[in-house]
Amino acid sequence: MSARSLFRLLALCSSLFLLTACATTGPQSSAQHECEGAFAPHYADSVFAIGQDCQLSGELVPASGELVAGANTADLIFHNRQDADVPGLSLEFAWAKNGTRQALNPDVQEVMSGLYLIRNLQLPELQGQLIVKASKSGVADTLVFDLAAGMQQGQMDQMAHDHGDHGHGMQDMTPPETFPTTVQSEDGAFTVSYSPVPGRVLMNQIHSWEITVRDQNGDPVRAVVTADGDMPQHGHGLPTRPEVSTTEQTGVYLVEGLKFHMPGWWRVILTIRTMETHDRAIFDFMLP
Ligand SMILES: [Cu+2]
Repeated sequence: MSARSLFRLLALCSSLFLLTACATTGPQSSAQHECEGAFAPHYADSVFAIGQDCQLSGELVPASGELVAGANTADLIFHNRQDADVPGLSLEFAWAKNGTRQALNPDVQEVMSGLYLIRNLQLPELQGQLIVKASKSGVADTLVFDLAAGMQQGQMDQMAHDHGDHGHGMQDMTPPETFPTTVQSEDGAFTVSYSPVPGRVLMNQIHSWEITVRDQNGDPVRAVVTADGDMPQHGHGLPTRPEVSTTEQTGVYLVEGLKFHMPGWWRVILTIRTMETHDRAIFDFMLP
């Protein structure tokens, strides 16, 4: 086991511990307790919650590696007690802290069976709870995600980056020295390349990138890909919501609607999901 996955595991354990600790002191203690052992997280870098009615578990996987105060993009993955995916859910979101509650209206798109892409999830702050009501015919449950536990995990990830990992630290405020157009995904599942359709990355003009995803054997990968991005030193995201579509060629995807509206260090973050795995590829580049 690599140092990084060990740290991730530790981070996961600590967030689970916090979640459990909170659950036993919180109002949902009895329900949480009842089915605690019935569910387990599938993703190492997720914030995990078990529904109050023990029907569903949910995992929140932030696209940028950790939740932030303000707008977030994240995957939300549901499983039922049989550990099956749960497609077709209607989702309602709220943020709560100390008895105050505020409805949230993120964009929700089910991109794979039971995997929902949540965009523009506006968290007022990183304390408190994200409450998700999930329902469809025969299913209704409420999941309470402890955001402080998620934050704790982010700090652990940061620690892993600082001490045990020479990879791409999500919060590093210095740009990398090189800007490759081919990278390994974070967990090493995929080799991912990009090629701007106009021949170079343009400033202030909406344009497209072609993306190629290959597995460790060099074979093209059929996946569901979504794109996000930001300027790490500025703390803001992309001015547009790029869409990713498949092409006639297996393993080749088109990202449309990319726009970079100022010079400096940008990142485009691709989330790549197959039925077997889930990984992220990050392209850094500098606009002069
Ligand atoms: Cu900027």
